[in-house]
Amino acid sequence: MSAFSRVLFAFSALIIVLFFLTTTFPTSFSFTNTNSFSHFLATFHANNNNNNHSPSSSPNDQTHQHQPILGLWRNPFIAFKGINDISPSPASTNQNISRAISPDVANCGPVELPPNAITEPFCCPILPSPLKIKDFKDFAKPNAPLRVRKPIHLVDDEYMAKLEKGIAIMKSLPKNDPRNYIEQAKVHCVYCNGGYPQKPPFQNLKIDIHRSWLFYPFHRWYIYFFEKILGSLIGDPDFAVPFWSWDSIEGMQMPKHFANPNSSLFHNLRDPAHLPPYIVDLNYHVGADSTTQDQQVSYNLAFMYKQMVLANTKEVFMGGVYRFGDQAQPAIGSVEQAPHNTVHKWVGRADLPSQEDMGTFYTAARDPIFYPHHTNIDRLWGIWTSLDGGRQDYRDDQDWLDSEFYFYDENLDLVRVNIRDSLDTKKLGYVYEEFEIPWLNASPKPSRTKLERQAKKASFLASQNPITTTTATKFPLVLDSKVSVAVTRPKKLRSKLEKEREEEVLVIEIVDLHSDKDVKFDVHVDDDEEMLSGPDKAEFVGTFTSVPHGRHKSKTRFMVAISKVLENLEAEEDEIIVVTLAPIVGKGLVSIGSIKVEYILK
Ligand SMILES: [Cu+2]
Repeated sequence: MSAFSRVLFAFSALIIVLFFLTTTFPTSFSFTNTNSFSHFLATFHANNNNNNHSPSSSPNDQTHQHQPILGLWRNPFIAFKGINDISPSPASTNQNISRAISPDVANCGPVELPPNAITEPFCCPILPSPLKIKDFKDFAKPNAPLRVRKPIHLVDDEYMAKLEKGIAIMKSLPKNDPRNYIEQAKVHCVYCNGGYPQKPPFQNLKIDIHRSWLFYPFHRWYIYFFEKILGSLIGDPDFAVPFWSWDSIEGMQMPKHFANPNSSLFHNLRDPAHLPPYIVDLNYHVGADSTTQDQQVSYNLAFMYKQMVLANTKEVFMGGVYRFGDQAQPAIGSVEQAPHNTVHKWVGRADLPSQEDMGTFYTAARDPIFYPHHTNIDRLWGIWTSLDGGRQDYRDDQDWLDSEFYFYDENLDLVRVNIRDSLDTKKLGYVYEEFEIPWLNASPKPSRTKLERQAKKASFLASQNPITTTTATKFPLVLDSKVSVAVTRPKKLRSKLEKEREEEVLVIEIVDLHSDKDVKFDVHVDDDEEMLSGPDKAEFVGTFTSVPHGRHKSKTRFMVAISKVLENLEAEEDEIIVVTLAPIVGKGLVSIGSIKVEYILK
C-alpha cells in the first residue's frame, strides 16, 4: 500500500466509526446507562459546538444558518480535530464542558399526543426566516418600578378587565403572529410533548420540560414572556399576571371571572361541576368522591404542607437532574405532581379522553386559567427557596444554569434565554405580593397511636411471605392493586446533625409507565392497608400523578422526603418501614422497579 492509500484507508475507517457513533448510538441509548458513552459524545459535541455556537461568543442579534452543528459534525476535518480533543484521557472529563440542555429549534417536529387527541399534532412555532435569534438582555433597570403579581382574590374588577382585554386581543391576532393566543398555547405543547429534539448527536432524544429540573425555570420564562406580550398589547408595560392562589383559603375556588361566559377568560372545555363556589381538591383525581367543603380546606392545607415544607431537598421538590444526552423525565418534583398536575386535571373536562383542555399538556395553555395557575406555581418556587432560612436549589450546577429555552418576546423577536437569568425575579422586573400563608404550620398528624402502628407492622412482618425489597420475583411489580412492601432503612436513629445535613428519601423507581394515560397512585408509610389514611394524615406521604403525554411507555422516578414523617410516626428507631402503594387511577398501567431508602445531601 502506498503512503497515500494508507492515509486514505485510515481516514475512511475513521469516517465509518464516526458515522456509526452519530447514527447508531442515540437510538440504542437507554435510561440505565446514561454516563460513560453519553459523556464521551457529549464532550465531543460540546467541543464542536463551542467553536461556533456558544452563547457567550454569539453576538447579540446574530443571524444563524441553522445547520452549523450538523455541518461541523459531518465535516471530517473538524471531526478529526474533535476526536483528538476527546481522547478518553482524564482531561476529557473536565468539568468545563457543558452538558446543558438546549432545544434544536430549527428541527422542530410533530409532537406526540395521547390517543384520541382532539387537535392536530403540530405545535411548532413559526420561525423567522432567516432564523434570527437574540440572546436575552432585557433585564429590568435597577431603579425601575417592579411589576407586582397579586392573588386574584385581592385584585379588583378593573385590574381583571386588563387581563381580559389582553387575552381578547391575543385571541384576535392573526394566526401567523407569534403573540396570537393559540400560538402562545402551542409553546407549551412543543416543549411538553416532544416537539424539540436535543441537538446532535442526540437528535433522537426529544426534550420534555416536565418531570425534571427544567419544570420551574421553563414555566417562569414562559409566563414572563406571556406577561410582557400582554402588557404591551394593552399599552401597560407594568401589568403583572395575577395568580390563582389555590393554596390560600380565599383562593380555593375557580376565580369568578374565569367562570363568566361573557369574559375572554371563560373556556368551554372545563369540568362544569367545578365552577365556583366549589372548593378545589389539590389531591384530585377523575371520579374522586367529593367531601364536605370544610374538610376539603383542611385536606388541602395539610397536603400543601407535605408538598412544600416536607419536600426539603432540591431533587424531591424540583425534580431530577436532566442533562444533554439524558433521557427525558428523570424524576418528578413534589408540587409538579400535586397540586400542579391535580389542578390541571380538576379544571379539565372529566368526560374527555385526556381531560382536555387543562388536563393534558398539548392543550392545557389554551385555557386562560393556565396562566394564573402557573403564576402560582412560580410563586411557590420562590417560597420554597426561602423556607428554613433558605433552601439549596441547583444553582451550583452549571448545566442547570446554562440550560436554554426559546420564546418570542413582545417585539416579535425570537429570544434565547437560560436558567441562570431567571433566578432573580427582580432582574426580570417582577415580585409577588406577600400575604399570609395558611399551610406553613399545617403539619399533618398520624391517624393512629404508635402502639397501633407498631402492632400493624409486626403482624405484617409475621405474615406469610411479606413482600420485601429483596423479594426478587416480585419486582418489577405491576401496580394493579394495593401492595405493601417492607423497606429496610440503611441507617436508624440518625443524629440531629445528620438529619440537618441529609434528608432520608424514599426512592421509587418507575420502570414502565403508560405515559399516554392518566395514572395516579398514593404512597403510605406504616399505615393500615385495609383502612388507608387520608391526605391530611402523616401516614399518607405522597402521590404520584401522571398527566398524559404522548409517549406510550416511559421511565421516571418518584421521591418522597421522609425524615420528618418518621419523626411524626415515631418510627426513627425502626429498621423497617412498611410502604403501601395504592393505585387510584390507571390500575396496572405502572410498574415499580424498586423501592429503597436513600440519604440525599440537602
Ligand atoms: Cu402546567
